[in-house]
Amino acid sequence: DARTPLIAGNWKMFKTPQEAARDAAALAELVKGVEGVDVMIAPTFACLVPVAQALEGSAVALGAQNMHWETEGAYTGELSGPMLKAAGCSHVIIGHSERRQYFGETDETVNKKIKAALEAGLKAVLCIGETEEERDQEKTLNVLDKQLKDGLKDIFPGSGEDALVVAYEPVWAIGTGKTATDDQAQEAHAFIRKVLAELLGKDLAKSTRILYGGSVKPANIAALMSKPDIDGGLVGGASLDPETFSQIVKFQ
Ligand code: G2H
Repeated sequence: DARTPLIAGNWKMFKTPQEAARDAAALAELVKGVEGVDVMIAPTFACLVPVAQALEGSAVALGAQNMHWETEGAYTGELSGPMLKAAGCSHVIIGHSERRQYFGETDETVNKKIKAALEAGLKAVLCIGETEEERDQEKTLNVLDKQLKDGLKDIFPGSGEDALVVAYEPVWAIGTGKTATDDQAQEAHAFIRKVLAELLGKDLAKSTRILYGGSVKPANIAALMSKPDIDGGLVGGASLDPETFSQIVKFQ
């Protein structure tokens, strides 16, 4: 298929600006010359500018972990899409389950943020996924369907076919060491692509990358990537060490 894999590192609330710049530079060196895979890292807001500088001349892309939907204003503690763009970001993660769980993110705010991200010329990485309880009650596909339909309501990513990325992150697999089996992940990804076709049309559904997230590591990436609808990974814990993350990038 024509989708270039994307391996994205979500550094969450780790690393000082100095550590982040050092590790970004090390990563850029480790993945230099690796072809056929896109790489992105998302450090904290405070690290964006130094990491952008450390990545200069490298193919590693820079992302943020969140943003506000307004372009500017009296919103203490927030950052806007245009500000992220000016800081050197090409990507932004939206609706990560930790934001939904701890910071009141809803499908409605996710929807506003994705619109604003695309408007600002950022590629939006929309995170969706079911909790353990929802999976046990066999509600997984209903949950994904709702998160996609509400999160992508009235969104038509016209700004290039790779402007939208979806990350499937089963909440029970995040940072727990539990990974969805390759088949569980593939089933969810195939379903997501089907819903994307309903929402965005067949062509866009076909070209949209769907990443798997939740305890991705060097030992499980190749098997996940062998599945037809898994187009990359959103990696948390295993993205923090440049050497380990570079092994994931070089999965093939
Ligand atoms: C899921 C993932 C990265 P981890 O949150 O977004 O984290 O790989 O640590 O499970």
